[in-house]
Amino acid sequence: MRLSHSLIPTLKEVPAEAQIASHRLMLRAGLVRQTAAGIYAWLPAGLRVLNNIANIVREEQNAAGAQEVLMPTIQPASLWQESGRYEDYGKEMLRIRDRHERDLLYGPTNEEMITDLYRQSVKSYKELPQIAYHIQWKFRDEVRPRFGVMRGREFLMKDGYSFDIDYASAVISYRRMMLAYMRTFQRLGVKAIPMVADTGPIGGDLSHEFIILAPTGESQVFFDAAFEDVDYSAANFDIREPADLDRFFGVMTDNYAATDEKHDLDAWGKVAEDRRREGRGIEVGHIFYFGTKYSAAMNFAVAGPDGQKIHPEMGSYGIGVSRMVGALIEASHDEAGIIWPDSAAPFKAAILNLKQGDATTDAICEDLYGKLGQSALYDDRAERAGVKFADADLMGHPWQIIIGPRGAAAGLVELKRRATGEREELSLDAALARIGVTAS
Ligand code: 5CA
Repeated sequence: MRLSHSLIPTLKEVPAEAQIASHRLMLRAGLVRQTAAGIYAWLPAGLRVLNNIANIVREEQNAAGAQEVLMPTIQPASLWQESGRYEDYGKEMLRIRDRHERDLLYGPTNEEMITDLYRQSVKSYKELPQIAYHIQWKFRDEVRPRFGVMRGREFLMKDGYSFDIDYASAVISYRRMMLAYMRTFQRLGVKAIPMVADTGPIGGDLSHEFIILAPTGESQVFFDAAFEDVDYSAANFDIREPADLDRFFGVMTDNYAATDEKHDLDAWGKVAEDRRREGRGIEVGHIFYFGTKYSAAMNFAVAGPDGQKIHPEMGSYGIGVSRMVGALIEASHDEAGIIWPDSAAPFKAAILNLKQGDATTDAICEDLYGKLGQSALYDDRAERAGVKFADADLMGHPWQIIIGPRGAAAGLVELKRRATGEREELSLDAALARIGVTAS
């Protein structure tokens, strides 16, 4: 993308309405713009990040055996009347009436709709277990939308739903999703701790929130410092193997970790005093097991081995995809701006032409841009070098390739790694090789 002709409106000033770093930086780096309270337009760089996160989520869901579907944002009220949640959900639900006076709503979550889809088609225990998920916009009319995309009214969620024939099998699905989540967060370069959590309007009695520690987080959390050293990834758990999932779940839940609604003073008292950690965290994911709550209420039953009717045991599994953009920035930024993990960055590298219009620098930059293609942002604006440096740091590209007239004459470019600030001068091909592009 050429910065001179792109909708990436960076700001020098700090927007007054933004209270936390990620919100300020998302506005300043031109990732999003607010269009109404808690509702955002995703501009090209922001959308790339959102898509990168969604793709990692998708790959790990698929690897766990979940199947992707896409349910609509608008749902009929009748489904929610069946489960009894139409009244319960209250003012958070955006209710809509169409021209035929039919009641609709903008979905805040999809338990009812997925139960209905399974009810229509799945008739035998032999077809279970199954997990289906989608990545779709949700609307919740939050009383206090704040912190930008962290607590929006419209937000992108990955929500998945499992159907099992009995409790033992449902627990395996739950643990499988927990492992898929830990792998997802690890690929995004953040440490998330699963914590025992409240189930709220989703219901059920087994639930974990995935928390990224950050002073600006909205959740108060308590955990055993042993979590800081837990490395589950070394163990190479096979996500298909129930025995592996059992061991993994043990590693994840042996140490105390709970959000304030579920904080248990007795259990906390048993954690060695020097290991007690208390702080704030951002909830980036939440998983629930709620048994037959929806399958029973909505009369979804399959035929069991002896022909008996069985209401499938269900769980639901959410990741805040758009919230994750803010969470990644909270976890990784400095005075100058965002520091993207390579896996989520909108562009792998920025090409900074320090003397736009100079035949030599222009030629090198065009050559580089041709080789890097869509993975690069070419800063071809007629701006001062200082402006280009500041914007590149602000936008947080993992690499900056800096082309100035002096180096260019000698066939050299400067390569800067955003995370460490390290710079080195090297040939064009060496620079490309360093950032993982083989020169043609
Ligand atoms: N049906 C279940 C799981 S699929 C569910 O809706 N769970 S949830 O309410 O906990 O939401 C899942 C995730 O969505 C949360 O962990 C959070 O990361 C994200 N989320 C929830 N509300 C908002 C919001 N207002 N703005 C941004 N992200 C949100």
